[in-house]
Amino acid sequence: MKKIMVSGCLGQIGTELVTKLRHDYGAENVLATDIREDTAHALPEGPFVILDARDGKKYAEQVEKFKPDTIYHLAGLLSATAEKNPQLAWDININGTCNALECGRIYHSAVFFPSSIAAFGPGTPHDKTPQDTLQRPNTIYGVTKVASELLAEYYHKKWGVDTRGVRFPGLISYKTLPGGGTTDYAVDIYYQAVQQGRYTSYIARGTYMDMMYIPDAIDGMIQLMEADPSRLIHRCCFNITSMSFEPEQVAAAIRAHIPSFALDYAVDPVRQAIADSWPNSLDDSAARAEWDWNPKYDLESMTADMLKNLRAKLG
Ligand code: AKB
Repeated sequence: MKKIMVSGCLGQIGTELVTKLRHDYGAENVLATDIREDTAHALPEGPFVILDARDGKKYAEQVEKFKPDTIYHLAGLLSATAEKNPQLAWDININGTCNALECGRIYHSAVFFPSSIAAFGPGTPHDKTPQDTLQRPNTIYGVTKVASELLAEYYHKKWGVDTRGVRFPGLISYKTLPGGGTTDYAVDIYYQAVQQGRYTSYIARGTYMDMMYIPDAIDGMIQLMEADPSRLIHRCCFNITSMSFEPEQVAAAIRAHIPSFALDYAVDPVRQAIADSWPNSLDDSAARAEWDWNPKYDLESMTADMLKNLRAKLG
């Protein structure tokens, strides 16, 4: 049976990943860790430890004790929060990742690392952004993602650590709210549609970004970590996407269910500048070819599922 450790387990990805892993592999085989425990009750029962991923000694102690064959290292700050506190972003995103990779090297655990569309910058081709292309981001979040991609690649080549990762687009979920990202509008819009029937977007009309419904993201992570290594030409990290849209298109999809839904704009210049530096759409053909990446949800099916579940959740 596999043994798995997750850092940053109470974030948007971690909460749903731990739920699925505990269901698939048995609760006792999945160690969940986070710097805080306030929402730990949202996880299905199983081992939980408070861990600041920057603390290399404690990280190593947990890995030595639990002996995971795979570490999903999710602890990190998102783009908008990172831009407000670049030093903290560097500390958490880089030092946390170094600690996970060191544990991978010393204790022979595979390491999953979540990169982002933020690993690209204004000089990268914006449409159908290739897997291998120019990566010169102009945000601290993007800088930490590129540096971590290179580190993870280095650990694989130099020490044979089984590092793998994806470049996530904006992730959309009705269970856990994202915190401090640029793509968060694409989650907020659904909450506000159900609660208020209207939404004011901080991202401008016509701004395209890649997005994904969280069940596809979770399935993709597990699928990549279980993929046959002999098929992997790339490692850190694969472009993956499910859809690319701009705010008017989400609004139109919502109006198929809530015809009176209204959308207006109060653009936030900081998050708009970040969005403008990112791709409009990714080319994910390498992930499709090397480990059969094949997401299930598009904008219409995701919208129907989000609204159904949010109506049930919010009443
Ligand atoms: C963010 O907006 O910061 C994240 C991301 C795309 O990495 N959702």
